[in-house]
Amino acid sequence: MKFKRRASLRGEITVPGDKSISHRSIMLGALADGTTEVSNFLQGADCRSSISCFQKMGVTIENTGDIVRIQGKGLRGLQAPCETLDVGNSGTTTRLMAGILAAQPFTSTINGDASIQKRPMGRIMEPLSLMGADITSLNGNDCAPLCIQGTSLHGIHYDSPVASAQVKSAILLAGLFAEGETSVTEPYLSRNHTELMFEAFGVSIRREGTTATVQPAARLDAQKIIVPGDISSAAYFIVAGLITPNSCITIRNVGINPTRDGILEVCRAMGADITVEQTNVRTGEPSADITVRTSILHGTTIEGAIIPKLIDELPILAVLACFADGTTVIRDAQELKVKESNRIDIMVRYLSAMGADIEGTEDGMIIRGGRPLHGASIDSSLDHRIAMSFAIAALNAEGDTEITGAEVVNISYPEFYQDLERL
Ligand code: SPQ
Repeated sequence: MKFKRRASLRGEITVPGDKSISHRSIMLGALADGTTEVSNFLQGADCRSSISCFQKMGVTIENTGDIVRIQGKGLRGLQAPCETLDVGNSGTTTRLMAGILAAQPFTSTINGDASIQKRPMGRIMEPLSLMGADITSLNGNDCAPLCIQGTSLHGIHYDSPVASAQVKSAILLAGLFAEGETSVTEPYLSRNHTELMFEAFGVSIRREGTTATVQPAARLDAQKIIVPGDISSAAYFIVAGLITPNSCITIRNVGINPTRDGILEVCRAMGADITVEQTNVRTGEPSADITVRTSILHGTTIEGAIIPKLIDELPILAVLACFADGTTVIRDAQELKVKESNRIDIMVRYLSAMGADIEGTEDGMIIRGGRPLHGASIDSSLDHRIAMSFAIAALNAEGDTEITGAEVVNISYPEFYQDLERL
């Protein structure tokens, strides 16, 4: 796909539903008693992988495009799948579903694409094994394909070495089926959508600081869920509005859960003209209309407890930093290396190709802003966040930019290019 500089971006958009919340709605809906109805479900490939995995375990899921209806099978009603559960590109499906499968009375195999087969699964295999789970990495490299022999589990307390919602959620989901209480403490609080949705479905969950504790569940009650817009998708338009001249963009109905809203804090610290008007709270998840205008920005340091609150926004924040005066330092973000691509290496490689002054470090990036960008050839590296970040950079670069593998935005935001074009 080819991109050219734009003089201005103006208008209003609504981004698709939150990916993390959409995945969780399928999983809890499948385990609940009754029919769960989900509106504004993200129709991206990752969330459709979650749907098809649970369909393979006997769950009836109707997806009309507007609404997803899940006929829950109850906590003990999943059936043994006849084939491998294909998670596609989705780390969330792999890790969260592994927590559920570990406790089922059957054996299952999870596999996904080339990117999934490189992502670390030891981080869930270890705590789940401490709970009694039997999980084997079939290639012996702690990555998928994973063979999971379901068995009875017992509760543990786990001190997680990483602030990861996927690790936390895998353990908490396994905890629903375990004997005794299960708790997880993380170094910093990661996104808490699982905990909030547990509360909505009637699961007994306690949250104190960075510890979440779940009691084994007797049943989950089906819910009506309205998914807010995904702040990780809104992030591209937030940055586009700030760096493109003569721009003003309003993004309606964006989820602003405090464990996800780090990008707003960073933009404000950099001097952004950004207004956030909260509109409502549903299933414990607040949402807001966000308006951004072209701004004069300065560099900042992004580190510590805020990192999990904006981990998926760091590629587009690296683009933002190229348009800020002074230096932006990103630290404590080594997790970027184990996403759909190594997001430190890829951002450094291609922003350098566009003329940016950027250097990679062990746990982040250093960006000296203010150098004009020029067009370049970019490979999305089959990472949706890379494709969308460079599309925004390209609109603010001199000359043509070509992105190969641009269609990978289907993972989390199928209409991304159409929405961008409308602005
Ligand atoms: O699902 P996947 O592939 O892991 O997706 C990503 C993304 O950029 O969309 C990460 F690559 O988001 C993760 C996020 O980074 C989604 C997620 C969740 O829904 O629980 C949590 C984060 O991952 P982690 O490893 O920090 O828990």
